Amino acid sequence: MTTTERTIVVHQHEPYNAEPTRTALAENIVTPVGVFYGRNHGTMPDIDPQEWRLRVDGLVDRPLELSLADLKNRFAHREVIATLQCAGNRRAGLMAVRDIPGQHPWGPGATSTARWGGVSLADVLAAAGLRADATDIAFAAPDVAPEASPPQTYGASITVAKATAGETMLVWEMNGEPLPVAHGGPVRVVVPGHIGARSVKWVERITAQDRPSDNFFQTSAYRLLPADTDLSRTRVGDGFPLTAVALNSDILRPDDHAVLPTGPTTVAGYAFAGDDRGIARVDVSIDGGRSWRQAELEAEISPWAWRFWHTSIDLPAGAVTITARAWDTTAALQPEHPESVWNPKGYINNAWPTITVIACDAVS
Ligand SMILES: Nc1nc2c(c(=O)[nH]1)N[C@H]1C(S)=C(S)[C@@H](COP(=O)(O)O)O[C@H]1N2
Ligand SMILES: [Mo]
Repeated sequence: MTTTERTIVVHQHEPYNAEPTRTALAENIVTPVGVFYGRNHGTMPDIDPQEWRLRVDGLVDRPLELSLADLKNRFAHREVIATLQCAGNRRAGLMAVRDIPGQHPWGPGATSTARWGGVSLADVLAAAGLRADATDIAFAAPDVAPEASPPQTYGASITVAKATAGETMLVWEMNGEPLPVAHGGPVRVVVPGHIGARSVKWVERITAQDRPSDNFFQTSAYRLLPADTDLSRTRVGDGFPLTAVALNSDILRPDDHAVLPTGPTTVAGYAFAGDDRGIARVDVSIDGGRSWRQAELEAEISPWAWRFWHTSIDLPAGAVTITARAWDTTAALQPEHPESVWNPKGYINNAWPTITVIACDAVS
């Protein structure tokens, strides 16, 4: 490997959308900040941390306006190691089945893991006196998303159950450093186990309400639509909203299309399942799924983070397709084919990952 090798693939500069390569992602179970994928729907706002205020309102007994100092002084500091996974991760695999116009062709890297530091949203909602008639907690940010119709600022919501479960955080630290603007600084929401879209960056308002957010990214985008949907005829509320991350895995090492010597080689990757599910087993095949070997699961670093796995395979000469599949703790297995999960917005490709490598006998 040379230092000139690309570690980041930029899909778009403005708004900024970029993902690490398989090789870069495989290097650390907690992704370095400079490698962590970036997903933006609009121009990143430039917020002075001193000026930043968070409004907590809606169905609460004591509406709050909090500065960053208030968050730091009034609530217990907490950390969570959590994987973020964009709903569009691995979309390129769906586009290979059938084109998905107007969406980024995300490869394997629209997912990353960080150690997030801040406060538990549950503590803030308790201080605000969250009322029993609230069912959803909505987040609002100032960045304007031109792709939304009508164009509007970014927003999302989660259920009160998820918002008060403890793991959902308001964070200003990422891997022990101040949260960079690119990842939502000064303060963002992190909703461990939910699709990345719910982890609202640059959050400035949290509203307790009796229905989900009416923001475009809750009512129209990030919803799973049937494959035969005519996108020109969809209406607000069609399909169902994506919440927990579906069971998924990918092969991160070797790289797709790598040229390798025949003989033993290490195959490694991650597996992840959102919310309360864990990873139970990962299998690897080099014969298209006729036979499988169990990979070794590496230690669980957090209930909210991916599991790394690895195994050794014996590469025969020629083109070799390597397939992986993960099982979660509910005994769910990833679907085999991307054809069966194809959907018109290209979300949640969790089909068995495959890569192809070329193995050659060493020349002396
Ligand atoms: N305000 C705001 N929050 C946002 C977004 C956005 O465009 N604006 N993108 C969301 C999506 S789709 C994902 S996958 C994650 C990506 O977070 P990252 O850029 O830190 O990786 O942020 C989410 N939060
Ligand atoms: Mo996303």
